[in-house]
Amino acid sequence: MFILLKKAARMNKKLVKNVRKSFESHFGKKPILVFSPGRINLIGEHTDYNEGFVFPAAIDKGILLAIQENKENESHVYALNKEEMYSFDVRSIVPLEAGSWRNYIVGVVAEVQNLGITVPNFNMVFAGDIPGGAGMSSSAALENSVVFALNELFQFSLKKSEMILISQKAEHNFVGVKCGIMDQFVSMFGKKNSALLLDCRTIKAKSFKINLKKYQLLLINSNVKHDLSESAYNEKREVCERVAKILKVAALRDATKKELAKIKDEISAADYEKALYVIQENHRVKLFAKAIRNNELKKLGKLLYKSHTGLRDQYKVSCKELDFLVAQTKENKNILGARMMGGGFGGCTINLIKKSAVAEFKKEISKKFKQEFRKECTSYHVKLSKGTRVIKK
Ligand code: GAF
Repeated sequence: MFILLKKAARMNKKLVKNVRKSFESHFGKKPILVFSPGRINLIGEHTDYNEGFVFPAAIDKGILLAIQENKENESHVYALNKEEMYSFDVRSIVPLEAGSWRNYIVGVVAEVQNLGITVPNFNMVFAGDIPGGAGMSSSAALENSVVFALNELFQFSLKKSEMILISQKAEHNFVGVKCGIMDQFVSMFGKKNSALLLDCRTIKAKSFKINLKKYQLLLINSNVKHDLSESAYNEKREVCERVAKILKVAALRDATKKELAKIKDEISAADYEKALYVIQENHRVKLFAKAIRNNELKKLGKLLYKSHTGLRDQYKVSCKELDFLVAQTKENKNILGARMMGGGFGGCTINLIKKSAVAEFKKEISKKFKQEFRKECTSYHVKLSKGTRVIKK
């Protein structure tokens, strides 16, 4: 669906080659290779942990991981991008310093073991082609690649639906982000050229082929690195849970605007706005799916802008760079809509733009962004792709 597909395909091949080569040179054996994608999210931000709806898609960028068993008393994991090796014994795992990539690995191993499964020691190399902090969920991709690879290597017979819960628990208990299930789900179950309308309560998804005709999606990275564990992400979740409790509902997904209005005096104005945002965003996801079905592109664009306004003014997870990137698109008649994407506090915007206008816009936005912030923004073309899988060659 997007342009520059050849370039994207080439890049992945290079990733496979580099990871395989690195594994063989470190460990002298042929590995099992697993690819786990990152994601974009068309709409439905911060609705997943409110048991609501989201509309993400897996992409052709993600984590490539190589694994093989070893007969030692230690596991060895090499993070190729960082050129760092970490050795640990699977029998004595503790969470490591906050912000370390090691937590994703040991967290998944520990959560598998918490199910009563014994994980033997292993050798691993991984690398990725999505920049960390870009809001494209390299975290879920890494977690999923680890659990999927362990399952493949040791034949644990875990189902994919179990694996995503393991990944999510690792994120909660080892990384420290009380995330929803959107990222792990779509990274595991993504479909080619499609986005998934996911009900985060039932964890069931409907897949939608995405064909935007003369338009395409374009990501612009503000290059402001978000770090969800250090940010207000967990606090936002707490607000939602608190308001749901006052409303006597299981989650904000069950609340209506009318019900929320009735308790307005019992909560702070800020909490009221956050809960209202969640109710409205949840509704927007359903409208978005309908507009995709009916091919109403202008409607899609309007919903994207509304989502951004809600994230900025009500939920308060945007930042000046993201707001700037979105504001600039409003002056461009070839762009139907844009919004910040993912958890927020940095990362990318997602833009619905006419294909023929992409090159010009990229030039223009990078110039304006540089003038405003004295730093670069980066654009990405992504292809909607399949979920986590073994790479054969
Ligand atoms: C992050 C989280 F990991 C997701 O679960 C989701 O809440 C998202 O932020 C916001 O929609 O990516």
